[in-house]
Amino acid sequence: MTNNTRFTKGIKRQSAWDLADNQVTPESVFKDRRNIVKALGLGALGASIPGYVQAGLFDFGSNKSTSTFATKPLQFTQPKAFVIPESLTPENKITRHNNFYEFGTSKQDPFDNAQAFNVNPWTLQIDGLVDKPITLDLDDLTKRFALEERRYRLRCVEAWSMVVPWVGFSLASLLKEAGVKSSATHVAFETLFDPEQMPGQKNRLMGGGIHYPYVEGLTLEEAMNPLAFLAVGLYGKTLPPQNGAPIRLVVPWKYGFKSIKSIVKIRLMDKQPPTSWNQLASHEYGFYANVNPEVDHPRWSQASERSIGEGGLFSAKRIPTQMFNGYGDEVAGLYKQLDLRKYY
Ligand SMILES: Nc1nc2c(c(=O)[nH]1)N[C@H]1C(S)=C(S)[C@@H](COP(=O)(O)O)O[C@H]1N2
Ligand SMILES: [Mo]
Repeated sequence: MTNNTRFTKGIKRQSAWDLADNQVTPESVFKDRRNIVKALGLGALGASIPGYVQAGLFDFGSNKSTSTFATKPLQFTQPKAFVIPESLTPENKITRHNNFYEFGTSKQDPFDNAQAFNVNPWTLQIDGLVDKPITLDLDDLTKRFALEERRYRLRCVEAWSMVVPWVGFSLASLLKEAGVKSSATHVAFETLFDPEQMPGQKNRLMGGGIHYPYVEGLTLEEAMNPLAFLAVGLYGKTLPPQNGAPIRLVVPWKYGFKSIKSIVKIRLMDKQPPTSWNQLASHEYGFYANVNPEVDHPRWSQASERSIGEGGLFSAKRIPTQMFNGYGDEVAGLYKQLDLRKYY
């Protein structure tokens, strides 16, 4: 039996967090990030095979559209604290080199397959251990909180990186509005589950074997850190679907997979919530996932990274990876008691 059974039979859960541990299907074949590459017998080179080589290997074609999703200009401030020395990655790289397995596993699949994604209406629910559960609609996402631009480095666990000018608001400001109960210790996040719109949720190969909906989590302390951000835009406009429209998390000191896209639920909990990549391959992807050049991935080094958009098509510039992705001053204190080798 595969995960697909759930989808084809149309059994709907209330939330991924309601799934009992013993219902989680053990993964055997589809345990690697780039399983398509593996399935083709190309070996474990997935992380280093450039997107253009993989382009067109599989054309599921589902949601392909000739017009692009309409984004809208946003109003925001530009606090000096979040301007960084690195130059920004060009917009057409940020929006065409994506990981969003709901739309396919190759880097250009999300751009190719997500342009018809409908985000209106949208509902984001904040519930669980809060004083006042909140429901936000699409308009609330850009109007209820003062928006600011933050230039953050984004470091994928696959050892590539970008510098993105996000627009949004701090996660803490939303959590404060909901009022976090003293019993809460963790925050869980969930992506939209809509197989009609997200072909990777219907087709197991296209979706990379992930157990959908995609879920993520943070400790409450991490979530309240001023760097933890909810992005509703980039380059001054609302997010395109491939980057997680209409709202996604950005946790710049952690590997990119923590930065969950197209969020519909945020729940305050009193235990560590399950997370998608950890469920798929716990020996490779931990709950913490802090960027750390000294702790290698079992299949590749994390000491350096390819800077996307720099150095040309065949020789993207390699730069050293920084501890906590360069945000150590802000977050190292959170992990003083933690063995980062054990809690990767
Ligand atoms: N729902 C969902 N969120 C997701 C992913 C995904 O496949 N599904 N991929 C993650 C990974 S691995 C990375 S590196 C970042 C990529 O964000 P970007 O495409 O905006 O650069 O999104 C993260 N959020
Ligand atoms: Mo990633």
